[in-house]
Amino acid sequence: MKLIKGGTVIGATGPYPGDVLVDGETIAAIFAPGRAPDGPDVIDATGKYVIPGAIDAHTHMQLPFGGTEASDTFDTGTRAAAIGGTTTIIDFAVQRYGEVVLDSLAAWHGKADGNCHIDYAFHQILGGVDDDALKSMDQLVNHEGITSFKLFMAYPGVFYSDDGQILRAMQKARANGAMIMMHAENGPAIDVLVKQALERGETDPLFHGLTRPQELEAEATSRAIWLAGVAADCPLYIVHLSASKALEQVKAARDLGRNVFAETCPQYLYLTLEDQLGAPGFEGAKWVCSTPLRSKHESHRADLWQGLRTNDLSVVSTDHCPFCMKDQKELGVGDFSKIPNGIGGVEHRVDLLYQGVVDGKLSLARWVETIATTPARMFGLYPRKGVIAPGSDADIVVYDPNGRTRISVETHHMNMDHSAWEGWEIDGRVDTVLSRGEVISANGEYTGRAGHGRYVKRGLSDYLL
Ligand code: DUC
Ligand code: ZN
Ligand code: ZN
Repeated sequence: MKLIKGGTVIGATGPYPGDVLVDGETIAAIFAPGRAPDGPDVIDATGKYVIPGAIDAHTHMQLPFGGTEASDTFDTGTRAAAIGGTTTIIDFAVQRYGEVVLDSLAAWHGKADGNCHIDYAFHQILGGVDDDALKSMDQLVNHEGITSFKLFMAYPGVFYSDDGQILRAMQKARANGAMIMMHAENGPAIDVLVKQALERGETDPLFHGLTRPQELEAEATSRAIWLAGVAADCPLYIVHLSASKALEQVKAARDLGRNVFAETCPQYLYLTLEDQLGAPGFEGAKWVCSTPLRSKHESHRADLWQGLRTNDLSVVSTDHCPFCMKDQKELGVGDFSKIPNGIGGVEHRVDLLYQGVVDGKLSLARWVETIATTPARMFGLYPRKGVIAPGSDADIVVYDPNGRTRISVETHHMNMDHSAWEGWEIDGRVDTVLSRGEVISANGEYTGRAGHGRYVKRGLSDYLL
């Protein structure tokens, strides 16, 4: 048994002093200070926060993309996640057009099983919605613990689904209780803008952002919401929402009581089209991701922080999809459209969002909700994960609010040759991490191992009406 003693537990209603007793893999009890029995090994949390291990509901380990593959394996990526205070990831199994869904899921288990340092679950990407794929949605929900399906309105010829395919998948989800996750950008319109830009000789990374204007994110978000309405209010979760106008669509739907949810990511809360994507030369390639970073001259970042406060944005995930500059991002030298899309950040989400608390943009309770509790509830992991409560898995982070974190390629653990956050110094520091009762990281020393992480079958979302 272990006792995490002297800390401040952060729950859904706010902070309170409590000593957390861990018995084996689960939390046994929470005691008022000084009331716990003597005997267990003590982890001293004096002056620190005790929070549920964070859940990153959007990662892409080893994703084949743009002629290469995301550079973190399930081993390196989940190790980095653990060090950063994330104790569960939900990655995406990928079915491409023409592939059998169950084969693609087996392939993802082949990549992940036995290699993860923390617990993991899957969503399923459907890159080709056909009769077989629709049938397999029931199989995945009922037997494989996969209750959410990502569709793409972008990337024609790669992952793209047309409106008819989207509607059919939504109808199936409405019937079996699954969530539809949407990459909401108008891909065919973006492809026109990309072609025109390249014809004008506009080849730098900045043009990746300029050819994906927020109107095309807002239009796709709105269309997805309308289509979900036609499918009897199928539950819809907009992934990596980046822009004010897209947020307006989500907000309007939620104000009508619709089953519509959205996530954003740290890169959209902090980074910008001008400062990062527009960096000199080819440097901006580090920040090529889709949806793209938005202009600092508009109100996106302030609106997204506000959306997190009002719950129009429910979750912060990373969309962790790392590519090295060398041999990977470099594929797009002279043609931004060939730069593999993605930013790596699975290690830094807990700290970056804690900075929002320090800056007065989020409450402590909302910090924990957006990085742990709501992702657990949204994706059928609650109350096993996402909360400090008796009976829950002892996935726990002791967080030091007086510590400091310096982010750099020199010190990070992700398999990347650069950092999107190079040189950032922020308040707060992950002190100790427990995964199912095992201390896997403490005081900068990592003691976890590949293979400790187990596949978790998920239930339906708590938020469905
Ligand atoms: N966006 C990215 O930036 N990378 C992978 C896929 C996606 O939708
Ligand atoms: Zn996406
Ligand atoms: Zn993604």
